[in-house]
Amino acid sequence: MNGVWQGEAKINAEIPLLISQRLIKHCSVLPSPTLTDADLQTKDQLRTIYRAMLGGRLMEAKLSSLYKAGKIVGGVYLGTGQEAVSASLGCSLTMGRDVYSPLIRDQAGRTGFGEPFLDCARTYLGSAAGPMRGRDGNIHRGNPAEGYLAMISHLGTSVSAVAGVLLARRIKGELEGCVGATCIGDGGTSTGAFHEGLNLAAVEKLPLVVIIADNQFAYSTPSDRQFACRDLSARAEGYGVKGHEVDGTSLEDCARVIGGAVEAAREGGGPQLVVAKLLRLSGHGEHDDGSYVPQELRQSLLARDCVELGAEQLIAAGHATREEITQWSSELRDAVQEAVAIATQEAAPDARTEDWFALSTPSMREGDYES
Ligand SMILES: Cc1ncc(C[n+]2csc(CCOP(=O)(O)OP(=O)(O)O)c2C)c(N)n1
Ligand SMILES: [Mg+2]
Repeated sequence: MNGVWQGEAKINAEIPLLISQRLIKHCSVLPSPTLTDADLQTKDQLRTIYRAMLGGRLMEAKLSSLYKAGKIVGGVYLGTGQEAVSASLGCSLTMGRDVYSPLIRDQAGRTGFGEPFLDCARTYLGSAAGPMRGRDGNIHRGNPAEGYLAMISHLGTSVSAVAGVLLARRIKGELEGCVGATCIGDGGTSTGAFHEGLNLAAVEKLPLVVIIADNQFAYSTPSDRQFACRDLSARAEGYGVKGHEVDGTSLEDCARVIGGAVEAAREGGGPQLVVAKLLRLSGHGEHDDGSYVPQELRQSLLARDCVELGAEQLIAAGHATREEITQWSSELRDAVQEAVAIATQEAAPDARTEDWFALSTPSMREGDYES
């Protein structure tokens, strides 16, 4: 764990460079292509995560073009560059057993968690057949009965919401073997809800995993205007939880560190805070060109594309061939196209006949609590 950063603002300007130097050391060694038995499980896991990353990237590319064609109601926020982090978390969780609350840049995590592309396409295109019946913002989709929480826009509240679900399960005697997880941005960590949720989880020793995708910006606010400690992982100590740091551009590292944090929480290790370092490779949303991101940051190791790097890692380790990756890409692209083609044909909800009661009542809510 790092200590508290005591430097001045001018020193904070060096942070991206320091991070880059750490990442060079971190990422230059690829694993040996000779597989042992233990490596086979890793191989499977990395292939699964990579396919979720690719699926998320391709789905989002389609959403971006639909947005530019004026076909989407509302904004589109991409997770470009964050797929290794997101998919490593989604693939470590099991729908129906665990609790997952994804955020705006978590399409890859949703795919890894098992959300069909069709649910995604239907929500973005406002189809009444979608999981939110075409009534809600495109990222506010989920199925709480399966532990899949619909995103809450108020940053930080997902930490409290997941902690609350875990606490409720404990009270009902249903927590055994479960993990609850969410992802948040660097900016979101400045909210009261983040603090309250993590503190409660720490005191209650809940199996909560919080991933901070430190992508260097909150809208256009750089990290050194967001927090004054050297690294957000230093905060774990203050909360009394286990802290981890990971190179968010590396599939191998994310799979190991994020997968390890989920297992540690599942095995009774209490809350885990993982800080992933990366750069947002898109604008805040598709309406933003991100022109405020300095050139040196765009050229740093933080800006490596995790999907490209992940392919290199899989190939170098002998876990996949270039041909297989091309094949996955083509299959996933077809699956995205098919989902969008179906959703495009479907009608929006009819305001005259729609039941406007909140969707968070009986059919959608977590568990089957009697009020
Ligand atoms: C409590 C709260 N304050 C402000 C906002 C408006 N807002 C939406 S996204 C965003 C920036 C978030 O930055 P960060 O947490 O770093 O996530 P990133 O967009 O970089 O993934 C802000 C300020 C909000 N949704 N919730
Ligand atoms: Mg951010």
